[in-house]
Amino acid sequence: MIDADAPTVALDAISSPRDLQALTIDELAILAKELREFLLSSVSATGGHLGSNLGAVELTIALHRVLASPEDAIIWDTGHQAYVHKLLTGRASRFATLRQPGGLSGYPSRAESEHDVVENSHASTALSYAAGLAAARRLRGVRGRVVAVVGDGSLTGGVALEALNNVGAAQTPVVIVLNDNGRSYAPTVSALQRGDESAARSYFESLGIDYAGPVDGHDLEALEASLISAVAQRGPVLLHVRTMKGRGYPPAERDDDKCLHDVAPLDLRTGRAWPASVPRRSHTEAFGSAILDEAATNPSLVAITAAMGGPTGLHAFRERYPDRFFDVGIAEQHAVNLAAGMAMGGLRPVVAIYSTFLNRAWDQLYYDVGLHRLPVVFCLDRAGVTGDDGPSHHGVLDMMLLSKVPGMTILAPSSYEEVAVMLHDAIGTLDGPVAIRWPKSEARSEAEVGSGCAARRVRAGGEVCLLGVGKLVAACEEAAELLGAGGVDATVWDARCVQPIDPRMLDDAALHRVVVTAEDGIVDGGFGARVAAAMRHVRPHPFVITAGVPTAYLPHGSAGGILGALGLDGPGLARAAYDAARTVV
Ligand SMILES: Cc1ncc(C[n+]2csc(CCOP(=O)(O)OP(=O)(O)O)c2C)c(N)n1
Repeated sequence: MIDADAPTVALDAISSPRDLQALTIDELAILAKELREFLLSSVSATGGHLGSNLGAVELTIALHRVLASPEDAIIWDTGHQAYVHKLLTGRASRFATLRQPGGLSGYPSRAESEHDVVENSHASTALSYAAGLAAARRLRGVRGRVVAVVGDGSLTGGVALEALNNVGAAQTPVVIVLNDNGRSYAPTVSALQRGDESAARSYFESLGIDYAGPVDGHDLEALEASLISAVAQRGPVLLHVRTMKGRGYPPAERDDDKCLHDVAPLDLRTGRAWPASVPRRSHTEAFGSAILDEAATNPSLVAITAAMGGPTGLHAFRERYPDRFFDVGIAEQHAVNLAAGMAMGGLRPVVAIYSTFLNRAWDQLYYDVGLHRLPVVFCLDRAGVTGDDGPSHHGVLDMMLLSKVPGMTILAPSSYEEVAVMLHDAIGTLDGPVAIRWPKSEARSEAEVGSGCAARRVRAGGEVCLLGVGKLVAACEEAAELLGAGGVDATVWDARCVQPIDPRMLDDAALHRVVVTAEDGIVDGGFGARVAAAMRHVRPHPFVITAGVPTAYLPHGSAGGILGALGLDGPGLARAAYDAARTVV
């Protein structure tokens, strides 16, 4: 029985991985139990990655007993499963600050610990880092083994497969620990999963990588013995470890959807998130229902996801149209290129993807879709400043990058209702590739919607013109209220279409003394920069303030807090506009 409130005597005695060495197997079993209790009590309060960490408890203990970190490098693929590693490397006392502003990162972090090697939380990269680090150590005569811990889900990514090929061909001395729980979020999309041990063995061995296992990832003694012999090998070796996602917490073990892979703060008795005091609707839900409506009348519509069907709102679509639903695994490049092929074949693909993960498929987007002017619709979830997950999860590049694709249309809904309108227009009336991008935050409800690529004027004023993108339209409206109270009359536009920018909106903006653009994306080369360029041709040209995200790696924290600190909220925009209105003659 797990008791999340139980004291953590064994864990309290661990301040570094070295402290694990003295423990007996029985003491290690107690430690494993305490680690699960600690994870449950802590993550249920902060939110975070639960199921993946519950499944990696024994594996992490064994890794830290067999290896001498940091001299031996342990590289966690993605890094969402490294909580136990954090707890065993001296960070238990700060764990309550996980993902909080200024607190511990939800992923490994080089600033936090010498035991953390890699902090990029995009999947499938650990094998390449490991190959590079091992090659460097070999050439420079530096001691220490290099171990990559990769999940079966992350092993479906193209980068990981490229690294496997390279490591086997070059005989790079890395140890690959395959943490195989059969799941990504959903069950892992791979024929390797369906095969038996001999299929896996012949697959890896044909690439030139020794195969060891499979070993029970919850049997500490067996795990340690297998790791010791894998680490003793000279060439590349893959140790196949079978684990259970969510292990030890029945609601996670039972969760068919994602084994409580990641959770909001939750009620431990039920395993469900605490209900919000006011029900909130998300853009993801709006998309999930809008795509069903579109699919009902358009039999050529298909949906593609890169292992994120649930999180992007495609559950109901998958249930209703299993033949038109394509989960390709954690393979964003392939997803986009697949969409290009499907569009060439006469289908109408909708690629549902997080904004940050689209970065990986930039080449496919630019050439394979863009160059061929193919009608692929990209639905980008978690766009903008996402918050808790930190630098590699903020979706701040999409508008800037996508606006460089000739013929690309970029839409940004400012309400729940706009999502359906934009999806309908993207599929039905717009030409070439279209991206619709929305944030993680609550979707507000608005009776008035726009259409096509037209911007929508929300309110008319005199001195200042605020042009908002997506969720920042609400901030512009709040700024206009504040400005009004300060005696400055402001117009507000919902830009709706980030690219091409509606000339009617630009003409109207040109009539104001001060123009303020607001976007939750990189401002350099973004929407505001293009508005400012257009205003330079106007005589007399208005004073333009481009509010947006700087070219910087933004830390983790609450999305609202980060946006506020960047001046991307109502008061921040009002302040900037007010100062300009009162100083510009
Ligand atoms: C490039 C990229 N695409 C998608 C994701 C989102 N994501 C985070 S963890 C995960 C599943 C990883 O599965 P696996 O590697 O098997 O780890 P598990 O949690 O099952 O242990 C996904 C799809 C990501 N981090 N990076």
